[in-house]
Amino acid sequence: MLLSKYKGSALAALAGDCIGAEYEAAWQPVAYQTLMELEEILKNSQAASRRFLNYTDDTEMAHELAKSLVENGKFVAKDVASKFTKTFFTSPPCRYYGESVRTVFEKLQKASPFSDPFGPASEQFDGQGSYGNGSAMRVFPVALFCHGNQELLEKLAALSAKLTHVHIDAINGAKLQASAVEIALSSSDGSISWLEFWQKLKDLIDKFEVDVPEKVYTNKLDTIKELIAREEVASVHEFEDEVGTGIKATEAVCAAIYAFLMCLADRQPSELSSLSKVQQVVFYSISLGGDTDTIGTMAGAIAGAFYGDEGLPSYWLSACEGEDMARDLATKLHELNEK
Ligand code: F2R
Ligand code: MG
Ligand code: MG
Ligand code: MG
Repeated sequence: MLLSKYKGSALAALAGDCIGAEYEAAWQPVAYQTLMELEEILKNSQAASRRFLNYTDDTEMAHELAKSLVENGKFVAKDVASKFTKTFFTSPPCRYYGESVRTVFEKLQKASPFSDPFGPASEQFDGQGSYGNGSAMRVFPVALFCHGNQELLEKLAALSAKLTHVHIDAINGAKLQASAVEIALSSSDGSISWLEFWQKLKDLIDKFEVDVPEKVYTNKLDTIKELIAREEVASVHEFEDEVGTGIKATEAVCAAIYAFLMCLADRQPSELSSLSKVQQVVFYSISLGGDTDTIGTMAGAIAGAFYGDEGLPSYWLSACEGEDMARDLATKLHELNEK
């Protein structure tokens, strides 16, 4: 069962990125009907076997991080920095990296062989660091690598973030997203309520934000709880106003968590009821709009770790570039964790 959860996490993260990328540039909510039309295309089209959905920076970086963890059996900052940089400069334009992170890779390349892997990130935005969601979008392999060791998970989530993102919100976003995947790996459908899952996240974020005066995640998690408990489902526009779905880690991570918890609470829209739970989480997360590939990949990583890979249809996966790599890395991270 644990192997199914590892594969589920990596494969649903891939699907969330590949499907979400179709709508990322629109920066508006995606109608359920639009998503269900894509479902029909994926189900029926010959094109599904041709892998016509490209993955983006989210998956590219997650896979490089996973490869490094597998090859070294531990987190080696210089190696991850090297893999991120080499991949960035050789990848096709369809990966759509964040606008400012290029500067980090240019500086890392110049100072090769990566003598100061954390230096360039700490110079971003006049020393403030990036608060983009790029640290959290790629962090799920850390959770698979560290499964059962929360202390190590928090340490590696922070270290992997700091290679490109040193802003406290980006670091806490990576820790929160990795923790959500870990809670999902450690629990099973029917064994935990949405409120219990939320409480575990809340306890962790209280600790992560103890020295953060703004308490952005703490407040957003409170809002999420209120929205899920409410009788009437919040409109996507209200969600956008209250929590957000944008490029900031504080928005995208909370949106992914909201989508997963809404489905766990059985509050998913009836339009998606013919789909499996994992599919529902991925589609529901993308329907929120905004940074759809990133919210999709993070919600997918959590949902796949919770429900396993059984609910991911082959017609989804065969349409996604990178399926074999995702499967292979999940299997290797599982083997490593068993040791
Ligand atoms: N780049 C994209 N999407 C662009 C749309 C492409 C579309 N598909 C198309 O067809 O054209 N997506 C990817 O970028 C996000 C991850 O970004 P990351 O890695 O966090 O990058 P970066 O450059 O560090 O930050 C992104 C922007 O956030 C603002 N920002 C960050 N920190 C800031 C700070 N301290 N002060 C002010 N602004 C800050 C800047 O505008 C950065 O450029 C994911 O969505 C991934 O999918
Ligand atoms: Mg992307
Ligand atoms: Mg907004
Ligand atoms: Mg994105």
